[in-house]
Amino acid sequence: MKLRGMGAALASLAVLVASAGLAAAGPGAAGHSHSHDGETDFGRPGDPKKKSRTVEVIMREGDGKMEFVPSRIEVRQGEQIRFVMKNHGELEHEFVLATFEENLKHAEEMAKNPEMEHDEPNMKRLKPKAGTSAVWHFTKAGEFQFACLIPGHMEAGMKGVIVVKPAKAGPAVEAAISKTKKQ
Ligand SMILES: [Cu+2]
Repeated sequence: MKLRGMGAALASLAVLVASAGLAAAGPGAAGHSHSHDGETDFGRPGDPKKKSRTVEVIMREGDGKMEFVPSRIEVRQGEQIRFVMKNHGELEHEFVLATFEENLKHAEEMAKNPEMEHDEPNMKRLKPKAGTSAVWHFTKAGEFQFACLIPGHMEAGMKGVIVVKPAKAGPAVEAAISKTKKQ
């Protein structure tokens, strides 16, 4: 009798915890954020009217693998990048820029719903031989990922890293750092 009561109490506690978890994970929480506007954990949609640096990204497949070329891109915090994507392959591919965690979660959703199509500032889907571009403003330093989330493609190698180096420190900070180094 006592045990049963305890079990029920635990069960309702579990429900409470679960719903609290859900409440905390409201819109904008990490996960499947489509970032229609504003800041994300990996930057923000770029402004095509402002200056940007062009980085070409080729998508291709063959020899049992799928890949982005290049698969590593270095960016300076604050830089705006225009990704010019070209699908040189025979299959459709995607370019999805996000945090590693978000891409992983998103890939799981794609596995359940492979026909999901993307056209967002940080997500593009390209037909074979097609090209497109996307402008992204890297406001945060860190390492982020671009990947093709079509089921099986990331596993076949279709992923890359974007390294966003911290913005240069001002002269005062640089001087302080060199002073500490000498000590
Ligand atoms: Cu792909």
